[in-house]
Amino acid sequence: MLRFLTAGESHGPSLVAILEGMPAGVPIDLDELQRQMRRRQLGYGRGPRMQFETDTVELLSGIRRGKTLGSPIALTIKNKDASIDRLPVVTQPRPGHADLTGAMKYDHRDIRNVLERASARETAARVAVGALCKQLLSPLGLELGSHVVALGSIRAKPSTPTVARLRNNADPTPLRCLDAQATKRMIREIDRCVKAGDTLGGIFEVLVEGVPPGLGSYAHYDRRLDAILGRAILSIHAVKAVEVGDGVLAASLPGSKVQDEIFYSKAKGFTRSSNRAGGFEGGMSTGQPIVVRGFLKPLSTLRSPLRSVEINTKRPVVATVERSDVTTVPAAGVIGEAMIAFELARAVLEKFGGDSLRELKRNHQSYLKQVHQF
Ligand code: EPS
Repeated sequence: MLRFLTAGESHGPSLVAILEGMPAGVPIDLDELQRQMRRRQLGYGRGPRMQFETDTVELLSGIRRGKTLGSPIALTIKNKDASIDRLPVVTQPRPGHADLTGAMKYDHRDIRNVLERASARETAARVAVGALCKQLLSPLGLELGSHVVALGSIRAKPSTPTVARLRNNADPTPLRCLDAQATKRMIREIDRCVKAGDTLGGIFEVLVEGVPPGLGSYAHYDRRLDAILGRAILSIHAVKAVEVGDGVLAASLPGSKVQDEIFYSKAKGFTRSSNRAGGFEGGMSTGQPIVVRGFLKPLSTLRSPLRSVEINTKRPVVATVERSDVTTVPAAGVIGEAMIAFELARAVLEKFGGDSLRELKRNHQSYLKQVHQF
């Protein structure tokens, strides 16, 4: 079973992660891993921290001569800002952050003890783990991409892109968005929020191609893969809602306009003319692209802070102002890809098994042949 743990505080010496259960013989491209780390740092509206952190991944175990060994992979990302022991005490909780509830729960009188771990900095470690998982999925033909489909109230034109189009046309843009006109308006909105000391949420979409039919299962609630992906997306900081396919729209349409009708041809086997289900029926992948969206609320660190209460004096104050971003929706898409890559790698290993990539590929191929002949 594939699993991972992360550790590390936002301004501690280092983030660390251990990924356990990776099969042997998977080629690991370090430049590609580092490129994924960089993608998470980009995006118009990020704060000053991303300008000096390099998020360089150091691999400590589990890989030799460019291939996985089948043993646990340990990695570390050193923080350039490792000032945790010099930072001042925080006693004015930010509405919307983990600050108040975290302090009450762990009985901390210094909210810094909470925010250091609650910070989205932790997602750098997740992206490193996800980048390794992508390199397991890629030899099996699964490829992932993401893009921003809304920022605040500004929506990009609806589109059904391919992963290649996302990589070529969304990734290089300032907000990882396919709609150039909407991007201009989004940038203006971010500039307005910079001036106002405010923040912005939005929606990212993750797309996965090359998914075999039948990952996950209808047989039990905790084996439904759409639900597992939903949890993975909701675990990303500031995400408050998840959508699979046209899930939100589907709730207001009649059944005849929602289901993806089934066709058959000898050459192609079973096909669909639409993918409103976002690649899932009955908690299983259908073989169509997976489409999952994450909805972020605006970040809770405001430069024009909201009302709060000092935790010792109980007097009304305004919340602490920490250095932060105006928006992280483009980065959240990259984190979404990482989380989905991990869960899909796990689902693939559960379905096909294999201690080496060679064994996994053989099992995968033989299953694909079976479903093609169905
Ligand atoms: C982040 C690092 C943090 C924040 C952000 C994400 O760095 P710092 O707090 O030192 O500026 O920029 O975290 C948050 C928005 C948050 O609320 O915790 C990162 O590496 O992504």
